[in-house]
Amino acid sequence: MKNDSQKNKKLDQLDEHSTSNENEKLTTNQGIKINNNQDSLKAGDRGPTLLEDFILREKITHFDHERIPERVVHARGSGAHGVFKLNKSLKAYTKAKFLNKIGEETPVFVRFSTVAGSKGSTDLARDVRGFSIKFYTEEGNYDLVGNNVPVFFIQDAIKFPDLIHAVKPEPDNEIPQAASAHDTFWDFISLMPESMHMIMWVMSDRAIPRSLRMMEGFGVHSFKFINEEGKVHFVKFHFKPKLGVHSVAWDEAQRISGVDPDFHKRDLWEAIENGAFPEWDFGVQLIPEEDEHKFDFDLLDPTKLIPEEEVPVELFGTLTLNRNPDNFFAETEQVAFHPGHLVPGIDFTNDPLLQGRLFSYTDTQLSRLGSPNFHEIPINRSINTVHNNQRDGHMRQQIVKGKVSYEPNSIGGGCPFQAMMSEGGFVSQEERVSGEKVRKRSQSFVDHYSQAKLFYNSQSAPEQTHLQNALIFELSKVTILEIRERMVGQLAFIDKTLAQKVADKVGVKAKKLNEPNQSIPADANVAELQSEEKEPKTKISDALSMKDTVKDTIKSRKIGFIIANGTDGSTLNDLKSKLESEGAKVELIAPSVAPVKTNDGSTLTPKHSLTSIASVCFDALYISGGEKSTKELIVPENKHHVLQFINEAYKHCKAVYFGADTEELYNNSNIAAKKHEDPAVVTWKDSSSDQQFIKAVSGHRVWDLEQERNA
Ligand code: HDD
Repeated sequence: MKNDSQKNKKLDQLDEHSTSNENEKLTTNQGIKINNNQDSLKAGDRGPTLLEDFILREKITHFDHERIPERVVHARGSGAHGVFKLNKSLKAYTKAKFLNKIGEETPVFVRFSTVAGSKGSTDLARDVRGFSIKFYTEEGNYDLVGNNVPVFFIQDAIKFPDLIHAVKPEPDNEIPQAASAHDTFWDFISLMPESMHMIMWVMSDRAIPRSLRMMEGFGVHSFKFINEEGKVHFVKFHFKPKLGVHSVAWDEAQRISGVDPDFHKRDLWEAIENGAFPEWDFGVQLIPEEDEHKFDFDLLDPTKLIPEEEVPVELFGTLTLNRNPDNFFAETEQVAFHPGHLVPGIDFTNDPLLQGRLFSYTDTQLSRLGSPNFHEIPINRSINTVHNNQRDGHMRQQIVKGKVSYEPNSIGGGCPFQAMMSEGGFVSQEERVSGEKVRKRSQSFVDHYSQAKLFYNSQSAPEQTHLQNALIFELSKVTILEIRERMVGQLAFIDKTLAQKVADKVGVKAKKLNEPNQSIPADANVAELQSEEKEPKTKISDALSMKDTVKDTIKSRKIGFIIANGTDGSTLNDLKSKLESEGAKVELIAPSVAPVKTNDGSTLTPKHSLTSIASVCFDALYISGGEKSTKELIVPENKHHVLQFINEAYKHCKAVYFGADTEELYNNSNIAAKKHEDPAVVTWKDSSSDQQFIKAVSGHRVWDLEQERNA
């Protein structure tokens, strides 16, 4: 059932295509009621099955064709419905109607994804996340097909198949799945200096988000806004999560991949089911057309961002996800995005990566969804009705009346008519274009290190350490020494200390691309794309670090309570209420999932057992107090598991809270060896312990104490 906040034109339209089997009789696809769904039709009860069994044949045939090709990239995804609300008008910049009227609400469908892995791969791969939004506007569908990283690996779409072939599992043995830590990826990257800025992002903690709800979204390319008067602004799109940008530790990510490979999908689903609707502020960076060349980089170069210090992000709207799909395949799998789905008031730029994408997306739907009529699949339908002379094709749904399927015509009264600009007809921005026909890169694109430096220098010390360790992890898996040497050579252009640290751990010395004695074929021309080291105009951008992100809420944080028989029920309930009143979610973990009796005789039903889940699935831990329960938790059968929970949470820089009478567990854990104050370790000794715990949870992790906690 939809509640009022979930009603909108798109959901009403989807309702027309939805069905429920509740209280219905089983039928064939032809609507014939089925009397026996257990046995096929046979010649004698031990005889062969008859070809005439149309019920069997239909069922098996349909089953045989259930799968469609997965997306060639971004195969693994999670989707949700929602609404985009405009809080401040953008009318001065764009005539796009959904961005004009304050308070206007536009239905959306959003799909998040990882890039490299297959449909069934882990959510916690170190990877870029896709962030695609389909806006069902009154003027037709507008798609923003972005990522959680504001730049890209390559500058020209012609390199995209090479990039993807390099990162995907190697073609001879199909290894590794959903991982960039292998020879072919780093071979390609080490020969592509233009990817260095993106590599900094992908090796940073941004590539292992805590939640899809806690990551930023970017349109990546510069697009154009055009207002009623024809005035043009370049625009970059941003989505900033209200819960802040948070990540997990790499060690944690690897553990989660085993314990709960659907971690992000589950987290998104549960948050929406629980009414903790994910929200993002929508912002834009606006650059008047005449200022196009005022930057120390080219606005058309997708490996560059515009530092927020140079052009601030202005907030105009809110994106809220408030409803889970009813059917994964029908909605999340069949949704088809395309950066070329535009509405009047928004236009492309000549970014060569974007230009190539404009071809690729429709083309891929033809093989993935199998027909040029993919726009008629309910999730893809525009809420503005579709009228044109395109006809037929596989699986056509629309029944267009009349004789006419051409234009101009007189028989059909000239319909459907072209729309004038004043009637909302799409008119591409008129732009003077002239030039030689060349297959060439603009000289203004040849700066590959300045923004990689900007990103690296803007990271806090723990973030820099994580980035170094990510590179060390990945390059250690590269078996060809020369690739490691070339990569370290590239890193030296970004930061000498970073390069040295990585070099020391991966056992090589830096080698430059144009150094002799490398097995790069002379005619590979890769060195031509090498750029000189260059300093960025903006030296540090705080917006690029996650250090100062939102840290004042525990909303939707998942807190594990470890309990056993005899636990202090009233203290537990008191803390649980406090946490839940601030929006956190508490889940009980006990030695088994059998009911637990508290010290006051009431019963608690644990959701998990100590062996069915791990601390990596929680943001924080509370070890519930009670002498008797501590005794049960410390018996040999449980001790190892409880301590693993505590020690892992501690190692991953999470808040851990020990209730009264849990001293024995505390003393047996690694925490007992801590030498300094640690605000995220809370015990029965602390005076306002509940408040201290809540503060620590809202701080996400004490990354600054990571070294000490792991000593
Ligand atoms: Fe792409 C899917 C984002 C460059 C070709 N891309 C796809 C999706 C996202 C992006 C989020 C998943 C859409 C969904 O959820 O269904 N892609 C990007 C971004 C890029 C980018 C932010 C650079 C700024 N992509 C890019 C290039 C090409 C493609 C240069 C080809 C020339 N992308 C595709 C594709 C996909 C796709 C093959 C696979 C499935 C699909 O389109 O629908 O066409």
